[in-house]
Amino acid sequence: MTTRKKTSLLIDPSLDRKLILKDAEKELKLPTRRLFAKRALTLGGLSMLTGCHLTDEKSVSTFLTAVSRFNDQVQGLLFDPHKLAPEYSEAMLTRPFPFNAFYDIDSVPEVNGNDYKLEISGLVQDKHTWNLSELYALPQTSQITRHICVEGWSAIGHWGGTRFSDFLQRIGADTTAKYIGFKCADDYYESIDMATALHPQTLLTFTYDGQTLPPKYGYPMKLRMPTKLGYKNPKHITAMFVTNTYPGGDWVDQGYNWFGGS
Ligand SMILES: Nc1nc2c(c(=O)[nH]1)N[C@H]1C(S)=C(S)[C@@H](COP(=O)(O)O)O[C@H]1N2
Ligand SMILES: [Mo]
Repeated sequence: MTTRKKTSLLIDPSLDRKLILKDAEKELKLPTRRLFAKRALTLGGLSMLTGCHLTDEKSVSTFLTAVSRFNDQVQGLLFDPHKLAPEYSEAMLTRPFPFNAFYDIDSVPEVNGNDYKLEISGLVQDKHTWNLSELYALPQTSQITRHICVEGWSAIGHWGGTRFSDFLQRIGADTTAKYIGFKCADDYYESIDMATALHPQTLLTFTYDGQTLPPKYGYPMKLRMPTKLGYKNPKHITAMFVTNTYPGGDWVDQGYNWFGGS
């Protein structure tokens, strides 16, 4: 009689399960409070989903990549374009709001607002380059939302700017395209899915706490998405393009999960 192989048999007992799970969690970039993570983040469950045999370092890494891809798809499906992220009161603002980038605070790029240009390319009708006064003249709104960084901190901040969906409409973007890619003054790059780009809380922001966005928080412009993890929110944006070709992102290309939902 043949018996069904148990999931646990796929895993080499010499590998430290706790460590692999910790890695998987890092790879997934999901705060553990997430329902999906709570339900699915067991090693047996994950290896069953990916069909990977965890016998050495290489297979563990293949496994983690597969989990991340799977997770992108699931997050994309779970993403509800109408569900709003929580908003908070002014009294709940985190002061001081943390700075974070792939460099120290003394290396923050110095963008000169006078000759700043936002370049637009790809699947859009109006490819004219925007200067700051044109951007500041767009209809403005604001939000107090929580920014969640995968490094393990979160903070409530107050951003002001224009709805990204309105901006996309204004430039005649093809909103049936899959992605929007961003390039930044510090060479950071990111890309997001169209559903998130059109989400009502996705803002192209120019202010922080009622003041012009300071250099450390992304002067002159940061894309703010409370439905995404911190690293998906590009600061110092200098160019954007609408595309159907997957553009990747700074952290994603180093193994972080692309969807990056919060
Ligand atoms: N251009 C650029 N954007 C970026 C980053 C960066 O290094 N460069 N870091 C990301 C990460 S990981 C985080 S947590 C937030 C930090 O934003 P803050 O400095 O306003 O807190 O910016 C994101 N956007
Ligand atoms: Mo982050």
